[in-house]
Amino acid sequence: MDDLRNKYLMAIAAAADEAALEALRLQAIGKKGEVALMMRGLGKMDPEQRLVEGPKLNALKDEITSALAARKAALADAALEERLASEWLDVTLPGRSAVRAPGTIHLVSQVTEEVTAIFADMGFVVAEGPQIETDFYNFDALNIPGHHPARQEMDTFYLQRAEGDERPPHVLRTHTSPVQIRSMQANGAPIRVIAPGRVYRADYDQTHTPMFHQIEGLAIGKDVSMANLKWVLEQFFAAFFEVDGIKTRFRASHFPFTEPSAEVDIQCSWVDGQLRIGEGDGWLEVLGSGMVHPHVLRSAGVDPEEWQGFAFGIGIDRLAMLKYGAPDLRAFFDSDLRWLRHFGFSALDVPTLHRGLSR
Ligand code: 2U9
Repeated sequence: MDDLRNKYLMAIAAAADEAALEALRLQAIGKKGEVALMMRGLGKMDPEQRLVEGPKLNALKDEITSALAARKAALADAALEERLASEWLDVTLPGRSAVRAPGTIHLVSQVTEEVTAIFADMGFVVAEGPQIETDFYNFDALNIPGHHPARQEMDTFYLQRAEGDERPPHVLRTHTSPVQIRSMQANGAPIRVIAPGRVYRADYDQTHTPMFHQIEGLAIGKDVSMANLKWVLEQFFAAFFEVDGIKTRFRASHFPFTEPSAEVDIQCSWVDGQLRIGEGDGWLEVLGSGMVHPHVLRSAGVDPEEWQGFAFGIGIDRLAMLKYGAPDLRAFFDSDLRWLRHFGFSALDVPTLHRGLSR
């Protein structure tokens, strides 16, 4: 029995894996194992001898069972240790962002967001519409008839109709004004909307690109006046340029869609070649505006005998150039990574509504 014990305890201690342990278990204490065989031999013994040998055999069986369990646990520990040693992770390594610079928010997106947030604070709802428009929405509804010089002046991109199709061609919208026509048709008056988006005109120099961005506002009510327009724009300038009490100048102008019309300048000065907005006695033209022409209201299904209101149009790209000092509009759309990083904004810095009028 001692030989058996030594043989198995040594073999178990040396077993390399679970399969070897299982083989040893069957061989030692399985139903047909060596211990079972010896137990069968007990029957042939006389009672006194059986009383001595029986417990010894049981103890041997228990001892082998414990040795098997201990070895199994030791093998599992060793396997875990090996995994821990080989599969480690250095949580102090720099993140991927330090290896590859993250993208930035484009200047146009940033400024669109800023302007939209300020007007949203004043109750304007954002509206969007198609960039390919019909002749009606881009021109006629805005009181720009076929013979009007503004049609030529706008350097419109026309889309080709199929051969033999006599209908007027579609156009790439030259302003976002069609969006407000569609909004009035869909919702009627009263209404307060702001329409940001891409517009297209065939023009290219330091301050013009064939695609650029506008944001237009429209407020229609029973007694919405030019005074309301002035207040809304002054609130906007103060919030956007971050100067309180900025002076404005309304110059009489002419647009087909507004009557009366005004171009609006803001106070500025030039110090050492640097533009300072909101101080000094210079003026900077920033937008066009006016009271919506009765023809425009009527073509959008709003009765001009009952309703009136103001509209304005702002070039987003020009605002961006002024506020953030980007000198050449063409660079906005070149996708040069150096420009994008220089003038880009962190994705975590997009202003919320709280940056608007609540300053
Ligand atoms: C409706 C009625 C009237 C929008 C207006 C202007 C004056 C204007 C320019 C600003 C800079 C275009 O991007 S820019 O070159 N816009 O001067 N826009 S009033 O008038 C509207 C719009 C929609 C239904």
